[in-house]
Amino acid sequence: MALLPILEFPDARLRTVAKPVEQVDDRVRAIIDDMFETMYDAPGIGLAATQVNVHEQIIVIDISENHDEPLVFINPRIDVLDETLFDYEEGCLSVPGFYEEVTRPRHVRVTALNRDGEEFVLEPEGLLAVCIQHEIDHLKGKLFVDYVSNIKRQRIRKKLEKQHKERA
Ligand code: QAP
Ligand code: CO
Repeated sequence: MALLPILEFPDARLRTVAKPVEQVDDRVRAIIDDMFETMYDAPGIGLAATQVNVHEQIIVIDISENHDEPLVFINPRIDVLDETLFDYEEGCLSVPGFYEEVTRPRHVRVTALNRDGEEFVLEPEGLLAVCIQHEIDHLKGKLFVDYVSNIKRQRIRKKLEKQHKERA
């Protein structure tokens, strides 16, 4: 197991579109284990492979308080079940220190493969639905800051760029 470095906005690699996983094997399970270790260490509630510079359709999520409800989504597909919208103040491990309200569908259906390569279906509402949509966006090269105003996004970009220069 290993902690993986997390790419931070505005890193261009976060804009990469992830490819489907062709075979759920031990190589993929090793990536998943490292992603959980990295997410729990942060700590975070969701992480997409894109954020650790792996451009394959893999997501890990755990919104439980005790970090004991790990969820894995490989090659996820999403359908909106209900047009009702839901506002949530989102954050992101790739945009550390910044939180903004984002509006998304409240109730979705997700079809994905688990870590054994078996298909499963989930119909989450509320926070889990938000989190899955946020992570699927990562696999498409999209970030939550893309939903906020240009002025807010620029301000976040400038502050993070300054931190990255100070760190270098
Ligand atoms: C995505 O985000 C999410 O800024 C997961 O300094 C967030 O785990 C989906 C984090 C909210 C739905 C609602 C962020 C940790 C973690 C930070 C995260 C930070 C440290 C974010
Ligand atoms: Co994120």
